[in-house]
Amino acid sequence: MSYRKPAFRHPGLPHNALGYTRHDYEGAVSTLCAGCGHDSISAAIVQSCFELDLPPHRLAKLSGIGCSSKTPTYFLGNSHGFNSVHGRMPSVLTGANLANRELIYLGVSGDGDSASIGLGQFAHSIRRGVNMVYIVENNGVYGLTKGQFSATADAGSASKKGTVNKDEPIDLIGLALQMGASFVARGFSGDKDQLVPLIKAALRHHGPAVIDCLSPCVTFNNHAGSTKSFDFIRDHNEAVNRPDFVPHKDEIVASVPPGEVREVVLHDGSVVRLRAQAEGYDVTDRDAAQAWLNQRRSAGEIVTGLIFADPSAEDLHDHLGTVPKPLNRLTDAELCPGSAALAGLNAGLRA
Ligand SMILES: Cc1ncc(C[n+]2csc(CCOP(=O)(O)OP(=O)(O)O)c2C)c(N)n1
Ligand code: SF4
Ligand SMILES: [Mg+2]
Repeated sequence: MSYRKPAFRHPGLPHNALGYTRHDYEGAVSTLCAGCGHDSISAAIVQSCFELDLPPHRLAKLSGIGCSSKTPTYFLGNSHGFNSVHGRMPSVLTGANLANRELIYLGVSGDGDSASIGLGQFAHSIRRGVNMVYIVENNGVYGLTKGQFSATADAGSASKKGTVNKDEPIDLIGLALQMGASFVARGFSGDKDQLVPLIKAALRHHGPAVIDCLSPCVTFNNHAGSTKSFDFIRDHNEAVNRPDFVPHKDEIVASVPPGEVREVVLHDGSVVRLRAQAEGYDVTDRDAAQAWLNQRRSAGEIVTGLIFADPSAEDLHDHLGTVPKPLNRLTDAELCPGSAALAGLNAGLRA
């Protein structure tokens, strides 16, 4: 069951360039536990899409199963949506994207959905280069089924009842880097100032953009002994940079002393300005990013921020050479170009 918000809104609410208010990017009232990190991520998605002036009908949100995967009901109520099967969001998103590349695809998943049952789907959608924003709302547990350890739970961390996890965690950021993701970031639901620019940049990125967003489960994994609690993440958060997103249409006005800010120009001309926190960190060096993650993890830190970006990356459509038009708009003549075209194709295969 979902609850609708009252339609009345204060007439003085700010409007974006499309004439929409933030309300036009919201969804139904959340039924998650009060204080759940996932609700903060939903709010960050709403803010990002509102500020980017995205037409809601141009967005498609897809998810699997879990508290995290329920959240698309609570944002972008005027967008396309598909709540798929546990761990299968990436293949449904891939199919939708291949059929219609004109939409902006936003995949929302959980650590159970992506690192356990859906690990293969997570990996393959990235290595194929699907143009999408893939947000994992990572709380280290299966929240929806009452708090079992997930595959991202750290070895040595304890459950609410005191059981200690002995298994090694899967680092989704490390895996995304290895699989070739062209935009890789880690955010924290408790740091909206960092998260919103990351989501905006990911929405403007061309290629697979993965955001591993730490998102504490206040009901089952927010106690002492957990490494995914609000307190633990705040104490161990090591931001590699502080991102600031400047859309293509906006003139860059602020002048920043050289050396303090690194600029990454995205495919569409938008700019991500990174206020470096870690000296000498190169956000465009995949191997260095991986080495940095390993090094900081050994030091007990959780690296957040924009970890890697390749603004010139290609996507699945570029690899396959597909037609730009959505498949349902292809005409009969385009679908059946005639026997001469078929003969040419066959001749090419014989050569
Ligand atoms: C095929 C299948 N197996 C198991 C389940 C039970 N199940 C539902 S949600 C879930 C895990 C959700 O964890 P996560 O993706 O981390 O989401 P969270 O609730 O923590 O946000 C499981 C195992 C299911 N729905 N379908
Ligand atoms: S059980 Fe945990 S993840 Fe699920 S809604 Fe409650 S706090 Fe959020
Ligand atoms: Mg989870």
